[in-house]
Amino acid sequence: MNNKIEAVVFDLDGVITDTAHFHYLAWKQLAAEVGITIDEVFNERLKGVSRMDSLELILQEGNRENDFTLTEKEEMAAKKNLHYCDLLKQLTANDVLPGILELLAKIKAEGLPIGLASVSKNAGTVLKALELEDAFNFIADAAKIKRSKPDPEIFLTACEGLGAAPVRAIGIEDAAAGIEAIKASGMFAVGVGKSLQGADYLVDSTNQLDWDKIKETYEEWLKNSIK
Ligand code: B16
Ligand code: MG
Repeated sequence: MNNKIEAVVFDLDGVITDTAHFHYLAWKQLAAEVGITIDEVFNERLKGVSRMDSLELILQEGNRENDFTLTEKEEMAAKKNLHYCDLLKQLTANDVLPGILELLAKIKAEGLPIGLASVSKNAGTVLKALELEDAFNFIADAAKIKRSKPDPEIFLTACEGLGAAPVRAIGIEDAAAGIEAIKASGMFAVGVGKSLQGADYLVDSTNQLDWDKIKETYEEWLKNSIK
């Protein structure tokens, strides 16, 4: 069995760029409108979680999960999204997180296909603002995904789209739900951030994503996984 990597799949929010802060600001305002206070610690739980699931978590936090109809909840989610899209107008190519362009270039130079597994329905807008629309060989369509992270569906879809076996693919994530999704898909998980239990390789920030080290750790992991 060779050690060939067949694909690398990136999360978007929190890995390619820091839109997590914009999501936080938009949710914080929406939550305040219904009398719920959220802070940055709580916001960690929203990372990688879909729009409607995020709203449910916020309502639960304020013990208001039974206070709204589905239509009202959809209106609240739409309102948050309008605010988020407004904040996204500030995003430019300078907002790609440190080390990401270099990492993408190294992977591309080795001829490896690169995928995107973001559950954000705004992923296209974000990539356009970052001028990264052509950086990915396959972008999993969040609108077609039935189950949000931590379900592996979006990572499995990305692997399939790139023609890669999950065990031959590396996923990069900043959220606990995302790491869980990568592991459930059978891929090698690279975590960016703190307290990402279950990551096979963990760094504090994107500028520490060293491609040679990732490959080395992946090869060790593969040897142990196929023992
Ligand atoms: P939207 P990722 C996720 O993106 C975000 O981390 C999460 O906070 C957000 O709620 C979700 O996208 C849905 O985003 O409201 O834009 O559809 O981390 O999977 O790239
Ligand atoms: Mg993320």
